[in-house]
Amino acid sequence: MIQKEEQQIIEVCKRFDIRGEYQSYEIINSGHINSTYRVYYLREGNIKDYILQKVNTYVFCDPIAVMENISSVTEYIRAKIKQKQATAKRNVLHYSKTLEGEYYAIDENGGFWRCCRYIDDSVSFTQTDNIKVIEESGIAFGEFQLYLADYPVEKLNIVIPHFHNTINRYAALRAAIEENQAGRVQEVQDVIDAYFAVEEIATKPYRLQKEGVLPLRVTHNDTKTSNILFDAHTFEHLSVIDLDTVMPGLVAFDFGDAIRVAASTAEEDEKDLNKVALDMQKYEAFTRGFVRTVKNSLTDAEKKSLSLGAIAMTLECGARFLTDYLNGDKYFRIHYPDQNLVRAKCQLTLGQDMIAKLAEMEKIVEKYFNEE
Ligand code: GN1
Ligand code: MG
Repeated sequence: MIQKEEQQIIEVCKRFDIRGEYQSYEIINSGHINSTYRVYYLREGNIKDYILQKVNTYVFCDPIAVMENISSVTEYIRAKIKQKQATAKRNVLHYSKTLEGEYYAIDENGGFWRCCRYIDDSVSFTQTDNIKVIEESGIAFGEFQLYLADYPVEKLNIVIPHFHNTINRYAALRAAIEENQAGRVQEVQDVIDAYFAVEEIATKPYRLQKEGVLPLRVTHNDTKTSNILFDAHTFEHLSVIDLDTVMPGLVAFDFGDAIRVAASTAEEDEKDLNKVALDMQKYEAFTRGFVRTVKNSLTDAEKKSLSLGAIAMTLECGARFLTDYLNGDKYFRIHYPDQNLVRAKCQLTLGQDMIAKLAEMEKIVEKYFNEE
């Protein structure tokens, strides 16, 4: 018997211009915000698969603005890639239009859906120990930066204002403590204190931007490893995905958020904190790929800020998990009751380890900027 969820998926797919016969679907659980499904169709004897997503409109209150950014940015990147190679088929996403010609469909309950072709023969990783893949990740996000370097920034909708405003994120943590909505403040006082002990360094890149030292560029703003697709056989990078948060930002934040995930010894929600640290070999691999790619496009201040960006992004993300835990888990999807606290403690441990290793991290960045 077809269950309610499947029925809904079939109905939504009918709204998009997908040819062929529906076969099946599976849930993809790696994101914390949107609901993602992989849907299989049979067309002329071949299986064609699609990524169908229900956008979280609590987080993205203007999803049409999100889709405007995504369609415009993907077309921009497609044109850039076509200038240097014959086809961009597997290097950029293809969003499907509805029969009415929109990039989204709204269901009978107001749910907001979008659909894109699954890139053939591609894989993604939430975490990997494969150094080649980590270096490729650095190249992928570096290229993304270069593709959008001359994108007209005034065309971008600010879909989540103050997204990487670390000062605001700390203010939200203070408000959550004050409100204590879920009654959890007392039990995590030590974690809260530890977050405030590193506030100064966590907010430093944002302050440097405010002071005009670091420029705003068009950035991805959610550069975790799982947001890159690789060729399933060669592990070469194909495309950067999840363009929901493309907005003006700091290059140090795209570098830093990627390091938070790609160069960690553990998953984002590792419970055993003894297993959580910055892996310097992974850090060097990502840095090598990224810096070699963006080398000629950064200011001196930006170059110096990259390692600090990793500290800021790790602690900011952790502070957001802690804030959500105190607010009663309204923002990030959780799979067990105290997962947001586990995530917050893990990111804190990683951030503290980065602080201890900052000088070493900076040296590695410098090495790749200075190589011939
Ligand atoms: C969220 O759901 P996902 O993986 O796209 C969040 C990011 C966080 C990330 C932490 C819009 O991203 O900012 O860094 O979780 N996205 C939003 O894993 O808040
Ligand atoms: Mg995202």
